[in-house]
Amino acid sequence: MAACGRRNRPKLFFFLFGATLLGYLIFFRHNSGDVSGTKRREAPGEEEEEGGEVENEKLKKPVYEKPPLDLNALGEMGRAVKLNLNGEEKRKEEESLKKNQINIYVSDRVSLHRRLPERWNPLCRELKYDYRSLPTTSVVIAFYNEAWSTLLRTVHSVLETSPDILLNEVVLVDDYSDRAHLKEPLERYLAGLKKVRLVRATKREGLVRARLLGASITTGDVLTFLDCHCECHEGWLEPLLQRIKEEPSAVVCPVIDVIEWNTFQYLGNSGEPQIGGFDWRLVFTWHPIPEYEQKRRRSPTDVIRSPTMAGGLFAVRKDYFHYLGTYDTGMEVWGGENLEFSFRIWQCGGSLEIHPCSHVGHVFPKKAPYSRSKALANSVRAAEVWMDELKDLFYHRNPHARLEVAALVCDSVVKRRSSLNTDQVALISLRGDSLVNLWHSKPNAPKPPKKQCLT
Ligand SMILES: [Mn+2]
Repeated sequence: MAACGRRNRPKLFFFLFGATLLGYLIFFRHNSGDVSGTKRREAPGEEEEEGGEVENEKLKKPVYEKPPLDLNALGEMGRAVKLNLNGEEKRKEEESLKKNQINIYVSDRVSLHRRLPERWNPLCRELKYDYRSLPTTSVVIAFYNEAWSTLLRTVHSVLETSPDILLNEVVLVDDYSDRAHLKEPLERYLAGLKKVRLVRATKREGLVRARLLGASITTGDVLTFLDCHCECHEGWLEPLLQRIKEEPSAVVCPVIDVIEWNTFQYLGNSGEPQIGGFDWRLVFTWHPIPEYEQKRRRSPTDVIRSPTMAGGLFAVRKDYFHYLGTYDTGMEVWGGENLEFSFRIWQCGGSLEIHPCSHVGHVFPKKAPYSRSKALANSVRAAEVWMDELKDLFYHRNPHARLEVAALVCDSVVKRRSSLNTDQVALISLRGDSLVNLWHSKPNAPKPPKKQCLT
C-alpha cells in the first residue's frame, strides 16, 4: 500500500498540479477575457462619443466661415457705430436715411460679415443636435428696393451661421425693384456665392405673393422666411428645425432682436422674449409670457406658444405650409398677413411658437419705407375669413374697414377655405380652446366662437 502509495505519489502530484494549472488558466482566461470584453464594449463607446463630438463639430460647419475677427472694424460684435462726419458726409448720411428709412451710410461702413454678441440664454449652448436627422431648409428672402449692404449682410449672415448640411439654398425674390444696384450688379455678385438663387417677379407682387414665388422653387423640407435686413445669431437655425422635427405642425419663429436703424447696434437680450398678441383693430401687439404658459414649459429653452407672429420671420414644414393653404394670395404689399397666417395656424390645428434659442436681428426702420395703404384691406380679409362673429369687434374699433368690405373679393378666400378636402377637415382638430387661452392673454377677453374652423 505504502509502496503503491509512494509509487503513485508523483502521478498524484502531477495530476493535482495539472488540475490546478488548468483551473488557474481557465479562471485567468475567463476573467481576462471578460475584462478585455468589457474594455472592447466600453472603448468603442468612448470613441463614438468623442468621435461624435468631433463629427458634430464637422456637421455644424456653415456654408462659409466668417473672415478673421477685426475688433477695430466699425460695428463689429454688434457695437453702435458713431461717426464724426463733415458737412458733405452728413448730407449723404441724411440722404440715405430719407431714401431707406435706415441709416445706409452707416450700414455701408459695417462689414457684411460682422459677428454679433452672444444674446441667447447660456443654456441654449448646451443643446445638442443630431444633425443628420434634422430636416433640411431653404431660406426665402423677398425684397423690394432694398439697399445693397443690408440685403447682402442678410445673405452672408445666413450662409455664415447655417450648417451646410441643413441649408439647401437661399432664395432671394426680387419683388420688381427698380434700383440699378439690384439688377446686373446683384446678379454678378450672387453668381460668386454658393447656394444662393435669385428669382424676379415680373410685376409688383407684394410680400405674400413674392414669398410664394420664392417658395415654389425651393428644395428643402422646411421653408424659413426671413426679412431682407436681418442678421442671424449663432445657432439660430438648429432650434427651429429641431422643433419642427419633433412637431411637424409647429410653425416656429425666432426671437427677433433689434438692430438699431441709426447706429446698427445689435440690441438683443437673453431674457425671456415677449409673445405676440393683437388688439381689436387687428394691430399686432407684444405681451409678456402669461403665467399658464410659463407653467407649461419645463425649461427656459422650451418653445413658447404665441397667439400671433410679429412679421415675416418663421420656419414651417413645406408640406404643412401647403396643408394650411399657404398665405392668402389676395393680400397686397404687406401688413395684416402676419395676423391672418397666425389665425390660420391656430384654427387649423397647428401651433405657433417662439423658440427662445433662435435669435435673429432685424433692422426696424425709422418708419415704414413704402406705402402700406393696402394693410387695412388685408386686415379685412383676415377678419372676414377667420374671426366669425368676432369680426364685429374689429369693425366697431375700425369703422373705416367697413368701406373696404365692398371692394373685398372675399369669394376666392372663402372658396379656398372650403377647398381643403374632407379628409383634411377630419384631421383638423379645433384648437379654439388654445386660441381662447392665448387670445390677447386677458382673462376677460371675448371668446371666439366654438365652431368647426373649416366649414
Ligand atoms: Mn423688415
